[in-house]
Order: sequence, then C-alpha cells, then structure tokens
Amino acid sequence: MVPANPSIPLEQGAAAAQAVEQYRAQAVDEVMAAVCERTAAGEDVFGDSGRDDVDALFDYIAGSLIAGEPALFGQYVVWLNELLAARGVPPDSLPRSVDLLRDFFRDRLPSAQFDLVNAVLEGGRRALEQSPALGRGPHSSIDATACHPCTEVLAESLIRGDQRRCEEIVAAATAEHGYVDMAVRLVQPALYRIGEGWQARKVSVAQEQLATALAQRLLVRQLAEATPAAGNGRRALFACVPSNQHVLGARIAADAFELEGWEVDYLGADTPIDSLVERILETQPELVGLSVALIRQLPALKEAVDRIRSACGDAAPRIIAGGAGLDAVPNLAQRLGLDQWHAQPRTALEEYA
Ligand code: B12
Repeated sequence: MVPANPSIPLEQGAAAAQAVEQYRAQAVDEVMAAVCERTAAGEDVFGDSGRDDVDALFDYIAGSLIAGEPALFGQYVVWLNELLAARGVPPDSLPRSVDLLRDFFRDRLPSAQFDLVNAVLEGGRRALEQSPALGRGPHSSIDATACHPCTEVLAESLIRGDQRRCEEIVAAATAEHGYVDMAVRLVQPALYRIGEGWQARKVSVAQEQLATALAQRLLVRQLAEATPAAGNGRRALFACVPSNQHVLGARIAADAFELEGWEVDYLGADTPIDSLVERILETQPELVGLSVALIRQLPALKEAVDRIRSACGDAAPRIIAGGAGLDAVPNLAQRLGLDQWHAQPRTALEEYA
C-alpha cells in the first residue's frame, strides 16, 4: 500500500514534469559521467543498458509528478535496485544517481519546482534506504490466498512451453471457477511469478515471451468454450495506453464484459490517442477501459483521458483504467480525470452491471 502523500497539485506537478523533461539528455550525461568516473567501471556501470536505466528515471519522475505521488518513484527505484543487484551492479550506483539528479536540479529549477522534484527524488532515496535491494515493486505483490493452488505449476509449465500440461491446468480451473476467475486467479498470478523470475534473471526474455504467447492462446481457447450472456445492447471499448505493450490485462477485462453480453471493441497494445478518440467518436461506447502497466505510462493515460473528454464533451463515456499496483495510490482516479480505477475486471463489472 502506498502511504498517503503530501500531495503535489496537478498543474504544478505537470509543469515540473515538463521542466524536468527539458534537461533529460544533459542530466543523463552528467549522471553517467559522474557515476562511471566514481566507480572507475567505465560506461557500463549499470550493465549494458546503463544509459537507458538512467534515462528511464525521467519517465518515472514524470509519472510520480503527474500522479502527485512521490512514493511511486520510490516503488520504482526499489524495483530497479533489485534488478540491478541481479545484474551485479554496485549497490550504491542507484542511490548515488538519485543524489546526483537532486544536485543537478537544485542548480537549475526555480525553487518551488525544485521542491516538488526533490519530494519525488527524496521519496526514492527513502525507499532505497528502507529496503536495500530487497523491496517488492508494485507488481510483485501477489496475494497468495487469492491465487489458484495450481499457480506455481502453471508458471513452471508456461516457462517450459509445455502446452499440453498448461491446457489441462487451465481447462480444469475454468470448469471449476469459470473463465474470468480462472484468468484472474490462475493465469494472472502465474505471469506475475514469471515477471519476478525475469526480474531476478532466472527467466529469460524468450521464456517470458513464450509464456505470454502461450497464455494468450490458452485464454482464447477457454473463451471460445464459454457461453456469453445474451447481448445487453451496451457497448464498451478497451485499449492499452500509448507505449503499453502488456496486452493481457485489457484483453481479460474485455473478455469479462463480452461474457456479460456487452458488445466490446478491444484495440490491443500501444493504442495511439488519435485513433482511440476517433474510434470512440465513431462507435460511442458507454464505457472505455484503459490499461496501464508501468508508472511511466501514467502521463499517457492522463493525456488520453483529457483528449477523450475534450473530444466528447457532455457525451463522454465513463472512463475507467486498470493495471497492477496503482489502485493503491490515493485519489489517483480523480486526479487523472477517471471515473474509477479497477484492480481487476470483476469490480468493474459489478460497478457497471
Ligand atoms: C509478459 C510481460 C511482458 C511482455 C508483454 C507481452 C504481451 N504481449 O503482453 C513484454 C516482453 C512485451 C514486456 C515488456 C516490458 N516489460 Co513486462 N511483463 C510481463 C509480465 C511477466 C506479465 C504481464 C501480464 O500479462 N500480466 C498478466 C495480466 C493479466 O495482469 P495485469 O496486466 O496486471 O492485468 C490485470 C489487472 O491489472 C487488471 N487490469 C489491467 N488492465 C486493465 C484495464 C481495465 C479497464 C480493467 C478494468 C482492469 C485491468 O485486470 C487484469 C486481469 O485481472 C509482467 C509481470 C506482471 N507483474 O504483470 C511484466 C512486467 C509488467 N514488465 C515489466 C517491465 C519492466 C517491462 C519492460 C520495461 C522491460 C522488458 N521486459 O523489456 C518492457 C516494457 C514494455 C512496455 N513499454 O509496455 C515489469 C514492470 C516493473 C515495474 N515496477 O514497473 C514487470 C512487473 C516484470 C517484473 N516483475 O519486473 N513485458
């Protein structure tokens, strides 16, 4: 759970995010130079993707400023620290980089803006001090009590690419619990486990991709067997926000509504905002569900919501969003202009039944 925040007003947060963005390239250069020089390890102090990791910090600073939640940056750097530890990166490299960013911005931003950025960076520093290389990111929190007992076996079978075993497991779980609960209580946590394995470098990217592709196929097969309720004449649209490549969350949410008799458009990964708005104006869904997987995607979500509302005016659909971990952020939905944030499709269905 993310603690209540000192609250960064939305407009100031957005302006600070813009100000920080202007300095991105220069700040990344300075941090890389200083960290590499200090550790005498050359350009690859953070591993092969060192520059990208420092660069990505900017997306997460922006995400935290837009969400008004310094603790989100904290969650991210704790997650990153775990990843870097698994890559053998010296443990003080990340805290040092956050300090360097603080010094960089202290000299460049007006003091009111620096205070906001510093609150985010301090959130990161505090989180790193409290959980050195052991923290759990927002996506690692699997509620074991809510998981299907076959979660671990499914995760292992997905990584092995053992289609037959996977099919047996999901078919049995669907027969017992129905499609949506099978997806949420079995496939979802199995993929979360695989994500943790990737983070700890125990699962390769190829295995992660194989597992997701297989999971998609398993879901399609089970969905094809399910009997949807009679059409209820209601229309919904689901999509991933720009840059979100994680398709299964929105897919399962779309499936859940379809099974209840809704007519559903599912636009898939990385949906450009122009196309999203165009489709909404064309088909006028009653409900739009957007999916976000990473904190860095929050600014894109905010932009999508703003654009839909301004294009549709009074006729705007209800707009909801979902994605792991972020439901715990206080007032996030309200701040982003959403009607609601949903940790999983079932609660959304109950709300719009
Ligand atoms: C598979 C996967 C990928 C695949 C995705 C392929 C695909 N076709 O989908 C690929 C390889 C592309 C990928 C890429 C990346 N990934 Co990835 N990925 C995963 C993994 C293992 C599984 C994702 C998944 O399918 N989960 C299962 C679904 C069902 O769960 P869900 O998305 O949470 O959805 C549920 C709810 O959140 C909710 N929900 C979601 N959306 C919506 C929308 C609405 C409207 C509603 C109502 C509900 C709802 O309902 C769903 C069902 O209950 C996760 C692990 C994890 N914890 O999710 C990591 C994970 C999300 N990825 C991660 C990372 C870092 C990345 C990359 C940055 C790095 C990389 N691997 O290259 C890139 C970024 C790509 C991008 N720009 O989006 C991290 C994020 C860490 C963090 N703290 O931010 C994770 C958590 C892995 C980890 N433990 O470190 N990834």
